Amino acid sequence: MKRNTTTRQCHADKGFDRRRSRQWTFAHLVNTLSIVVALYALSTAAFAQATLDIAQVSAPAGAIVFLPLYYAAPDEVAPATLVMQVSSPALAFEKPGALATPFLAENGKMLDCEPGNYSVSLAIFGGANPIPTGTLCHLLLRVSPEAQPGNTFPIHSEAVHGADSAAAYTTVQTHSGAVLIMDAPRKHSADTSEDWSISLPELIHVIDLYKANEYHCEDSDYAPGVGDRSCAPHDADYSPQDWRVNLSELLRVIQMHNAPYGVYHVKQGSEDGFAPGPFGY
Ligand SMILES: [Ca+2]
Repeated sequence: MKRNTTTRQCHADKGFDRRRSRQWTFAHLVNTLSIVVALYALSTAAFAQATLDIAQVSAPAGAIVFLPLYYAAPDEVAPATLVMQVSSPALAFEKPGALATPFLAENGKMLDCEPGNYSVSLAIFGGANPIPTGTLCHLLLRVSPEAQPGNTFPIHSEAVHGADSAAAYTTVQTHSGAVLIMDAPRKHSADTSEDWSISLPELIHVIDLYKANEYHCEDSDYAPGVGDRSCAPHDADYSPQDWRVNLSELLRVIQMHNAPYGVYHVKQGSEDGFAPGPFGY
């Protein structure tokens, strides 16, 4: 009897210990899971923060540069409005300072900018919807003609403020961009004033070459009609290169004259080595 009681007690004690052990294991598991969840929340919060990136573009001295401003929306507390100042200590902003992408308008947002000499204030706003991930605008800057190849001019975004649809403050991480000055590439033969822009008089000169059906070298430039072919052919004469400017070749020069912001740039691999628009376009 006594032995049985002892055995029962012993069994009862063992059961109590097992329950305590199970309770302890369960509590331990809950604690561990809480820590894992908290760490995961912290890590996702760090990865999901809104970010603003300014691109890096290579351009020569004297060129106009088009610099994309890319935004990545966070998963939570996404800003509906962004206000920022972008500054460049060595590069002047061209008016209007920045241009909205079609993507921004498609998503119901607007851009307002106030350019200063070496900075531009930007506001992206409109509606309560979060600002979507994508290229919001392009900054428009002019590189000084005195810039030297190898120079790097940084562009910083400062004082970035975001507000969600309830006007609650949201933080935005920013990454600076830069313009890297490249060796001066050869400009288009039509651009006789060498300012990365094909003006109307420069275009009319190419139209004269087209109308004459043939052209030749003359005084380090080109003239309509038959003559000397000892110089390098005109850049407009590329498809085929035959000392004639045909209609499609003329249309290419007209395209660069009508280009966005009235400028062109060099582009390796393009049909004629050039392309309409600013560097970075
Ligand atoms: Ca030709």
